[in-house]
Amino acid sequence: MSLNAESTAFRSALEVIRAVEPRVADAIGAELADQRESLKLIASENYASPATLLAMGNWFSDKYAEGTVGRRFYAGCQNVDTVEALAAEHARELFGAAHAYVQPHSGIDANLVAFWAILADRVESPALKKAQVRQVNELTEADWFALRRELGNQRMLGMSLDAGGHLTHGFRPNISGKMFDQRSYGTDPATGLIDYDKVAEAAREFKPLILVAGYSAYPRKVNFRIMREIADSVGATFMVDMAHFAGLVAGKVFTGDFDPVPHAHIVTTTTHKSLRGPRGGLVLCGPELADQVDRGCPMVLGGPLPHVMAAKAVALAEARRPDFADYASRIVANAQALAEGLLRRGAKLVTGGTDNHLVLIDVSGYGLTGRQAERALLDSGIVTNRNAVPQDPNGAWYTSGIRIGTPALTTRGLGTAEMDSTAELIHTVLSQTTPGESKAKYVLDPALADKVNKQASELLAGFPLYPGVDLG
Ligand code: DSN
Repeated sequence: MSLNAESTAFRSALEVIRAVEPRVADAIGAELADQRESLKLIASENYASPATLLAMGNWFSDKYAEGTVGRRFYAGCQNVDTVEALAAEHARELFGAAHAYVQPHSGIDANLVAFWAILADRVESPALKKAQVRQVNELTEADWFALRRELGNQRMLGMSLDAGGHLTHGFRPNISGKMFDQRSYGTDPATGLIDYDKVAEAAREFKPLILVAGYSAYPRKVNFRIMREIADSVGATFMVDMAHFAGLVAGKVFTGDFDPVPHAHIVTTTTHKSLRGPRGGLVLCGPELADQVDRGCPMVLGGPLPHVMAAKAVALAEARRPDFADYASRIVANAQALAEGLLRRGAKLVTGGTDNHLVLIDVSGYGLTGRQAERALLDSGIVTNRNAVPQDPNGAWYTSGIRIGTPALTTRGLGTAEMDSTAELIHTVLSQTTPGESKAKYVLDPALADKVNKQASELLAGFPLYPGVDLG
């Protein structure tokens, strides 16, 4: 029997790798086996298509391409120009943005590029102007001091980490909290929802240069029209980090007030979460910030990864197909089914449900810390991550929450019926785990963990991962 193209491609690649370092080939094969066997509920992970994966394994990796299309610091970038321009075109078309910059290596890098662009655009700095006209070598020590003074201590207002914001939205120990004088907005203690009046009040008091919206662990939609009005009322630049929900924007699940692109001055994202592309990031903006954003490399980033930009072009082309919209709406239907299944069984959920791709279980309802719950679920074949809940008494390390998301299982083809079965497995494990003598220790009957492991495998058996890939 002849092998299909995907199996041939991956088998051949592994054979070539095995001839040099067999342990790497083995680890790659083992990773596929592990991913096939686990019930992956990590809200920020997904499974990229074989075409996306294959676009990364080639000689584009050998090329330096600092600068951007048509403005490179290295010769011989004509083919990199082709893939970078394609990825940017797909991103612009997909999201309806005027400009796209597809070089960031991650979501954090995309955010740093956005911060740089906003500072460079907004802050009056004679020293910076000198640097921008490429007279960096001519800057004196006094100029550098001035540059630091003029760019430092700018203000950022973002969502707090425990309310679901990201580290780079001004969390004090993160570089964003060091670069900026920061303040954060949280959520209403009674509802768990963003209180836009409170955000407006904080903006009026604090007068930030940048207002950031977006989240890693907030299970609800954000009204970006209102957030833009708040930003405008204090002259702030409005930035949205849509890393988690970019797939829902691409798939037109989030439209109107909930689509950040028409409302924000600048939007950043990862490409590998709900967007289902390769690991990386990108920035979208209007013409006024485009020039500064395009200076991301080398002002902020190391050399671009042309092989990843090739994969971004493939994945973004996939996201422009009609079936991606269907995928995006199934992600949300699945998350809601999972939330309903958990609620019906007595779980406590932050905000009482979800309208995006993620659900945040407050596991204090089971008498557990997030760390205990995460480990007990992992013992039972269910991969999740612990996460702080708003005003978490257990802090960011032990936490009181478990964050779960549906982008990956939806890619595999699981639907709402399987989400109910998944809710049953999660509830069974959490309700039968008891806390141990520390916030990390717990007691779970190994026989129960084995039983749930088997049930999880049975659930997944009907939905093979990468069904076209047979490694032999
Ligand atoms: N690590 C990502 C997540 O899991 O949400 C955010 O950086």
